[in-house]
Amino acid sequence: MNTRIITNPRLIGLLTILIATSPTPLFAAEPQDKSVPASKAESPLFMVKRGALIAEDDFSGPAFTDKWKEFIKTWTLVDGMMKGETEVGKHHSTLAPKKDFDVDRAIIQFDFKLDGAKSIGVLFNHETGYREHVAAISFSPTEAKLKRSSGMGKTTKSQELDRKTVKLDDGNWHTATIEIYDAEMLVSLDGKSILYGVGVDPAEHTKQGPRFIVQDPVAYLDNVRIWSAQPDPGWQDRKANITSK
Ligand SMILES: [Ca+2]
Repeated sequence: MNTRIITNPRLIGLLTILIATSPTPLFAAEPQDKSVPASKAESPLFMVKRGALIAEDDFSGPAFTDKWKEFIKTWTLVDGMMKGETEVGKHHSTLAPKKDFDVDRAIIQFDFKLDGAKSIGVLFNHETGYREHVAAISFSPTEAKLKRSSGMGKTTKSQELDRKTVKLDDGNWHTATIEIYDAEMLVSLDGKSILYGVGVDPAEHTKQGPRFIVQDPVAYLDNVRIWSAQPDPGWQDRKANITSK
């Protein structure tokens, strides 16, 4: 390797002045361009602490990766992002891990962009003889919702646990983070806590997933990561603030 070390004291002095007086810091983080998926920064957490990374996909693979399966074949890889598409008015499309993860104590972070879609969301199922939904999070252009669910397909029922007004049809990428610890679920959007609820206790039904769904017609997904979650001793103190409406 051809390495040159600057030894001239006058040159070092000049460089020092240049760095010190430069109007923009030379090594500053680049401002986030919201027209592209967010960086791989780890979102702040509110309820739990981050454990080991269990799985991740930035969709940079050359083809539809072998990590995922589609239940309705409307997902395509486009420029390193996953594009989900449905016909307007038809059943949502679903993208699921080849084998669902146990996520009763987990953190799921992903970037998404609504591109005309009525909603993008995440479903969690449980397995008791046959699969049923157990929880759902959805993002529409104007609302984020957290629901406790049961049933499947035509028998799906849900009970709303929390909702917040949001603004998501802005053509920008957003980052969602779902923290799950037993029955408690907390959802943050772009680093702010927005939804909290107590759903089904794992002693009754476990949560498995995540399964991404898109409805009417197009949304994009990128940078999916799943970590195990560990208890945060500070949560009980923060809880009243975060969960108060
Ligand atoms: Ca990507």
